[in-house]
Amino acid sequence: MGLRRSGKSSIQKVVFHKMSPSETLFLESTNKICREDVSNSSFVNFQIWDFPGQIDFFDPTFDYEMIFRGTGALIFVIDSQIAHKITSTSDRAQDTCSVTGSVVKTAFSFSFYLTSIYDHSIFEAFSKLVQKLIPQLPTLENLLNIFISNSGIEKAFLFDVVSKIYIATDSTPVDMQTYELCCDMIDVVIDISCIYGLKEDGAGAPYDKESTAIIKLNNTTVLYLKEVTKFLALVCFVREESFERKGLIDYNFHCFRKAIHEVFEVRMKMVKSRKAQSRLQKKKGTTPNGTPRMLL
Ligand SMILES: Nc1nc2c(ncn2[C@@H]2O[C@H](COP(=O)(O)OP(=O)(O)OP(=O)(O)O)[C@@H](O)[C@H]2O)c(=O)[nH]1
Ligand SMILES: [Mg+2]
Repeated sequence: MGLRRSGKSSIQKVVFHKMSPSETLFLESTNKICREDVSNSSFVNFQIWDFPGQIDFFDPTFDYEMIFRGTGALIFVIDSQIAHKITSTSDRAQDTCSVTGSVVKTAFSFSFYLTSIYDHSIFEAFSKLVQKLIPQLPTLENLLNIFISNSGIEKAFLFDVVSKIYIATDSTPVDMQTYELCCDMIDVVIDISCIYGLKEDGAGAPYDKESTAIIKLNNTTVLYLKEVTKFLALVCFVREESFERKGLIDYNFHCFRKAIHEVFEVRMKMVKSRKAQSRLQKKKGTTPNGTPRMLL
């Protein structure tokens, strides 16, 4: 959500459709709520609703109960040119938002990110946002911590390949340069596979079980990418001397990958059993809280 021309659709296109930032200059203004399901191509299993800027929330026909029911996160986009007119520095903008958050006394968490579609800051912000919506985050972080400490790895990210959002990382601090290098590595792998890896009729997948890449940097560090699931990749930073024990890293990766699959199998089972339960309740004519459903 946000005012007209604040950059809502541009963010969606750049993050989830690989649109280049300069192409967003030609985007037309959104005139109705656009819903998009990103779960087919990405680990990120939700719908994104892009609102038109001129929407009137106080219009009696605006069905906010229907619209906001089941919302995981609300992203409010503010054009920094407007924000700069109000506050001269990003710190003060942050203060303003924190104060607003405490005045509103919301029951949900409130975060502020200074982003641009012209660099990786928008992907970083989305990574942090998506992480808040993943219930398995502590487990994933734990697994990454165990994996890196037993393999002599400096830093590891678990990436959603399509959007380049990192859904988890180990507990060492993230620096922007490291994150940008990982994003570039994913781009290299996917772009080369798309151009030279697919068959002439377009058959095949640019990313599959065989996907892996090693890039040696000139600062005695190695970048190592491996497929984890259909949508996820592990990208790590390893010192050259630690990479000599690649056999150990690969064995630990094998255990890590297995654990990740188990974590998500549990989730799939839970989703399936919830669906079966709600089908049963519908059949019985009761709502989930036990109240009989109104027969129309
Ligand atoms: N410099 C800069 N320009 C941006 C950024 N994000 C979006 N823009 C530009 O802002 C303009 C408006 O972008 P839109 O994404 O169409 O804005 P919107 O919020 O969807 O607008 P409505 O659909 O009318 O509500 C475009 O020309 C984008 O190129 C950014 O991070 N930096
Ligand atoms: Mg728009």
